[in-house]
Amino acid sequence: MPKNGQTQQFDKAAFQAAVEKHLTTTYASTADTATARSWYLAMGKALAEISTGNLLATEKNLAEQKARSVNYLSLEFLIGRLTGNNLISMGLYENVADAMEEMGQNLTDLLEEERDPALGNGGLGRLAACFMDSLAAQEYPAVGYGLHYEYGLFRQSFVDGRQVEAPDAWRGLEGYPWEVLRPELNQEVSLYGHVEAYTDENGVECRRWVPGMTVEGVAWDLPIVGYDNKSVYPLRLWECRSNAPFSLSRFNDGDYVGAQYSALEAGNVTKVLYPNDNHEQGKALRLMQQYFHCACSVADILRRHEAAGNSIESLSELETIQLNDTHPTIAIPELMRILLDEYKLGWDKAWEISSKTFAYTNHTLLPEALETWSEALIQQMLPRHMEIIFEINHRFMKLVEQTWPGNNEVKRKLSIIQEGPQRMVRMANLCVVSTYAVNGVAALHSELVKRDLFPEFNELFPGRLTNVTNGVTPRRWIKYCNPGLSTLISEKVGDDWPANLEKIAGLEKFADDEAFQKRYMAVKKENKQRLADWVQENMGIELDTDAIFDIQIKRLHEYKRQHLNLLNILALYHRLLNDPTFDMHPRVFFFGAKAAPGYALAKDIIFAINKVAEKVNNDPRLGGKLKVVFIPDYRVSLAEILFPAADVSEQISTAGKEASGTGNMKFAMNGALTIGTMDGANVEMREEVGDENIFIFGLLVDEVLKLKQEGYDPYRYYHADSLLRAALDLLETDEFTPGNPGQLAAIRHNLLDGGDPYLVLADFADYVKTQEKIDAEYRDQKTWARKAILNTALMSKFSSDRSIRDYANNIWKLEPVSL
Ligand code: NBG
Repeated sequence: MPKNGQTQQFDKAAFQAAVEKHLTTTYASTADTATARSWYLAMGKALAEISTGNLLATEKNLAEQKARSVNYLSLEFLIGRLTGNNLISMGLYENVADAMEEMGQNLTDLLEEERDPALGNGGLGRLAACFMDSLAAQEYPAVGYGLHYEYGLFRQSFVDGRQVEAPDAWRGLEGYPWEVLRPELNQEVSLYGHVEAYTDENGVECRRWVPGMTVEGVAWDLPIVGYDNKSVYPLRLWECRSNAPFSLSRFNDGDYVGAQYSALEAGNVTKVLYPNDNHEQGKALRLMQQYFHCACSVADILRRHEAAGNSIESLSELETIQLNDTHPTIAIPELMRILLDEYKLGWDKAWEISSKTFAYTNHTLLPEALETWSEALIQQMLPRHMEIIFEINHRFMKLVEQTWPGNNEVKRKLSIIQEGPQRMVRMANLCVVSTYAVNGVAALHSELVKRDLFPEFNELFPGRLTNVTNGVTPRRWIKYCNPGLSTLISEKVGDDWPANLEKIAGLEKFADDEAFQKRYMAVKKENKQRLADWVQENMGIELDTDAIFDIQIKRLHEYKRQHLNLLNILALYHRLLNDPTFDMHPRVFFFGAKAAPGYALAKDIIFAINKVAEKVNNDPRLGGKLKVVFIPDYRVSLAEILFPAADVSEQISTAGKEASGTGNMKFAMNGALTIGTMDGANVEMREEVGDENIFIFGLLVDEVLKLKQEGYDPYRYYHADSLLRAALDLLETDEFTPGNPGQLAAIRHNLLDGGDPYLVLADFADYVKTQEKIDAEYRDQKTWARKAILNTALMSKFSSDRSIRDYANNIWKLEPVSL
């Protein structure tokens, strides 16, 4: 098979006939009258015929081969549009473009009809999507398990600069063409009720859950198409439905939804994605989502295992379950419950199987993101699970007592149950105790997990805590989103790099080649033009592509410090207007970010950036040197335009706070130079590209800790630095909100009187200095080109293929199985 070639048989006439058939029979249109949307849908359905066939063939092959598989459990999969990406994986992009052209349709236009499936918030969900892509590309047997939210992450618009949220009905009225319903896989899920003791037919004392209600889990499969191979793995998304017809009499009696059942309708459970990134709220409906997800997924894993004729004792030999953060932790007591109560295994046997099956990935150290659930809530919704959690903790506490006799402090710290006025279940502790591997997502983060978050666990379970550095798929994040660069790379290193990113190192020797530099920078310029056109068309702002395109795209969060970026912009504004000697290369600062709807300060920061943008973009005194563009509704499909167009990548979190970051990798692959702190994966990126090809600034993790311990005083910086003072004081005036002074003051107040929890002021001076360095270096385009090329060339470590191989070799012990 030619590498990177067509992996599917393609019969153009048959494909066109399938498109026409769907156009007429599925979407009730004809070729003469159909809208672009109907064409896109019909094309999607015709393509899904191919992927569904291969999905079933892969499933059958893996069952026959008794292959060991990973089950990736995640509440979020931020997959982005599938059609273009799947066409590339199938090797059918040109064939389909040609077939559609003959039918009078332009493929690029049709692809724009697809709405992003935004079934995730940010990095954590996007990572899960990259991982599914890499599992399929390398044919490591896998099933992704998630939820079929009716509404994905909200759609964002700005009204007078303020974020407004609207529901995201990503499937549209017609449904999503790539998904297939799998009615034979449906599951029944129990909730509420009580636990009873009984004696079984052998006279053994047993316990069982008598549920108060049940709901139905409906399975939808999305195809994860392996790049350049025939394997297709399922991303199985569960939708919750009410499984019983309404009982009208009980409904009328008023007891249909008894007090203990809360005001729930089954259909609510998977209605909407919780829009929080790195923040957990502890709402009952969220716990219900989590349990619903786990119950359906664990039952499906057991169904598959049994259907292939395997014994329950062999479960951990054939299946491993990866928990993407603590969100699916309740799968652990769920599997234990089934092993104990349904398979009637003794505790030790059940525990042996379960604890060899689960592994857990930690994605954050932020306390507000570490999940705890009220014991009372779990007790009410999942009474048998609460019993099992108690038993796990009881046995674990004995181990702690053996290791640290009489040490109540360490017991309090490690206990799965957190004491207090309201007892809470610490999900991360439950995970560490109950899994065979725990990993952080970048070297620095994993070290901090061991050193600061779980030092005693690390002592208790040597070797359990480990690292797998994140990665991103080069298929979507180079080949698909940056065709110009892809052509250039293929010309120099051959066209098999998307599946073997090590090959990209072959570009290194062209870094000083002037002809190559020119072509590389010409591609960058085209990509900047593509973004500028988008901005002109959608926002009416005219941009100059000779300016430095400086981009910060990620969720809005104080720790990510979009407000540090904003302060530098205010400083530039101040200097341009007040310092006649000050000169700068024209720069456009781009932002893209959604704020959690309940996160007031994050929303204030969005508002402030928008207001500053309004003023700056229309102020003739600035001579066009400074532009600010806040792209509304940032999402995967916009990321695909933004990453390739960047000169500068903003990765400026407070050291120790960003577990890894993955946008940082996408930027660098596409030739943007990073300005960043020594945080997350920035540290490893610096190792790869060398200090001279990345702009590092700011306090180190231990300096941050030390400064906080010594008593951090933001006013010290304010008084000592006149530029910082000028920038902060602008927020008090009506400079950007004419007639309404103080509208932006909340940010200043938070930084000065609120204690500046993320040390924005402490890092300001070094940030400004480093931005000046960038300004100077950009003026030498040859040196800049060299650095950009080296960034592309030296990023192969950050392919998610490498991450997945690390998981497969070091944690899951998986072997590839080809179809
Ligand atoms: C996020 C981190 C990012 C990291 C992604 C993927 C959570 C809880 N964590 O730094 O903040 O890149 O996970 O690992 O969303």
